[in-house]
Amino acid sequence: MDIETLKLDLEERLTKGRYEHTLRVTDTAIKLAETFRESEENAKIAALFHDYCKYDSLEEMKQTIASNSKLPDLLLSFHHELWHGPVASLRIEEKYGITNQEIKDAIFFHTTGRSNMTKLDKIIFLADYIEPGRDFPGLDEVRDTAKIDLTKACYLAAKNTVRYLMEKNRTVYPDSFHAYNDLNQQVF
Ligand code: DGI
Ligand code: FE
Ligand code: FE
Ligand code: FE
Repeated sequence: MDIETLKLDLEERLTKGRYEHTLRVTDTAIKLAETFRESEENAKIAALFHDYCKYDSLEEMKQTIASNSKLPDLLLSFHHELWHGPVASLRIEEKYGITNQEIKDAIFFHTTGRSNMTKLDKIIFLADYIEPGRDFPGLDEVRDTAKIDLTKACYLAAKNTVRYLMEKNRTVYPDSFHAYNDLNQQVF
């Protein structure tokens, strides 16, 4: 795959701010891959594509989810913010021929996490959360932890996200709870 062509495609599909976020997530993911001995190439590809469908039309995404057996219809009962990762995991196969299951899964689950996250899942989930442009309460602790313990840093990010959603009286998708519970059991 030609990275320069992909970057032009991303620049067209995303806003300037989202494109810059994508590049920061990519740098962060590559560094995490180096620290925790994961494929830097896979981390780079998954990070570049993770928000590929962020601005696709809701109607189009709804259609894609409803008509594809690989995408759970349960997504449609939850907030549309949860749709762009699963939809992107399909689109990049159609458009760029990416069949690597680890890359597709890391993109699919980047917003919620899941039970039994792979190392690449954790790297993309965490890079999206800690990239230098982010500013959440508790982020310093997650960033410090990310230098030494990938699983614990993901646990803190998952915990913060679930707590934040509950605080705002938002619904919490089951995979977000599965991620929290499973990471909790890995840490403690
Ligand atoms: O695409 P990004 O903005 O880079 O980040 P993201 O894909 O991690 O998150 C998008 C949004 O999804 C964010 O505002 C928080 C929200 N979100 C994460 N988990 C859940 C969720 N929303 C609901 N309703 N339920 C969840 O479990
Ligand atoms: Fe996202
Ligand atoms: Fe995220
Ligand atoms: Fe993102």
